Amino acid sequence: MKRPSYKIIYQEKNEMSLRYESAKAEYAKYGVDTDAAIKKLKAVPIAVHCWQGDDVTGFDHDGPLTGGIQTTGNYPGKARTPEQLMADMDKAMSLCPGTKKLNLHACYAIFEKGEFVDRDKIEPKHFKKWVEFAKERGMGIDFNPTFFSHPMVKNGLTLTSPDEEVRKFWVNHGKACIRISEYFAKETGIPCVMNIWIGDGFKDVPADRMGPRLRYKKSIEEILSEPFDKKLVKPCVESKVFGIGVESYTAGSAEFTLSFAAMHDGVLPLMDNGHYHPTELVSDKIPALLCFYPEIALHITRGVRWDSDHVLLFDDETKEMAKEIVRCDALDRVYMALDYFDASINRISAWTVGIRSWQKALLSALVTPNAELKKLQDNAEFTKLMVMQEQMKTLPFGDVWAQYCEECGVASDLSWFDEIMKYEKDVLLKR
Ligand code: RNT
Ligand code: ZN
Repeated sequence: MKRPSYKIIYQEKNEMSLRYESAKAEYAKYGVDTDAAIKKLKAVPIAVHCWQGDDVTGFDHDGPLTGGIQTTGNYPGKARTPEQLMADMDKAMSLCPGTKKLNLHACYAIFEKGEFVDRDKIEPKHFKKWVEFAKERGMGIDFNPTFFSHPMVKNGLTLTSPDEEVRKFWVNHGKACIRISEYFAKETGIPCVMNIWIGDGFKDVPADRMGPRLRYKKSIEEILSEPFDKKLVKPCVESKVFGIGVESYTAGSAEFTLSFAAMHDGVLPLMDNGHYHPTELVSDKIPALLCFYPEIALHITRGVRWDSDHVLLFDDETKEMAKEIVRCDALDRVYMALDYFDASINRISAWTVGIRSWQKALLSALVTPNAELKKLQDNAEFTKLMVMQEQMKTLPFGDVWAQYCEECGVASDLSWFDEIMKYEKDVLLKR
């Protein structure tokens, strides 16, 4: 491809800033300050999940993915080593605007050649390379104990197991993860959100629904008895409605995790928007929880017909969730993490589309005249409220997004995708 001349680049830049100036004026008519919105968004951290890059495999086992979650597809170029995964993540993150945080799972421990340490005994040193990676890029790290894809998952159970040996093994894993989370926070200077999610449940009608939940409660309490600084480690519990193979009963249901978090100081509820019945909306649950919890956490995903973890798009519910966070003025009370995995398309593109989509959703929420709209609601001016909300949809948001991308030093046009295609040809297809 011929390089465009500097004159053309200059003209394009000029045209872009003219477009932004005109968009800015348009938004100003509704009392929205787009410059302020852009400035605010730049500092909001979004946790980027390492597991999109290798289909939730990790480096500590070569067995199948279990726990009732599934990746589908066999697109070439999957990352198989820590170096590859880091390089791929780097590529994706370099194409996305905004502040990022690294989100790791315990199964991504990095061992010396020939070394193997089981999950109940992993140590901070097994994550030293990740810490270096994060620190070099000025990122914090979030963490997840991995209660799946392991031979100690017995009859589909971990922390709820009636077998004390199994339960203890996983409690010890959780405790090890608390120590590692605190290490991340101390090293990076940024608190670490540690999310507990288990897939424990039953395929068919159980005979005892309370027993596993009482054991789950006891197990999380035991994990949290590991001493840690609450300012540095933010433990969360993630609920779920069902998983593949555990359709009839899931121990960590919404009521269980919400109640656990409510009754344990410093524990946050984590809502994954793929983990509810199809007509339930996490956008509506966010403000409900914010009435009670000082801080909450989210896994942001896109479920198609079920908790399919499709790549996040800039769609209506995604926008609605972002709007709730912004209009509750809770950008600093909600820990936002992406959680999707698609193995059927270029994985770097999957990452990039999802990260950019959430950034778009937040920016679009920030350029919404929220105070004005709220006033209409409070004055029962519902006709105008509908009209205004519809009007907002066709304002020149694309030009504000382009400006944000440019200011963050990333492409606003599709040249980011050209870069991924080049990376696919030069790197991924050679693996
Ligand atoms: C599974 C949960 C969980 C996982 C990750 C890999 O349904 O959403 O958060 O996706 O921990
Ligand atoms: Zn999740």
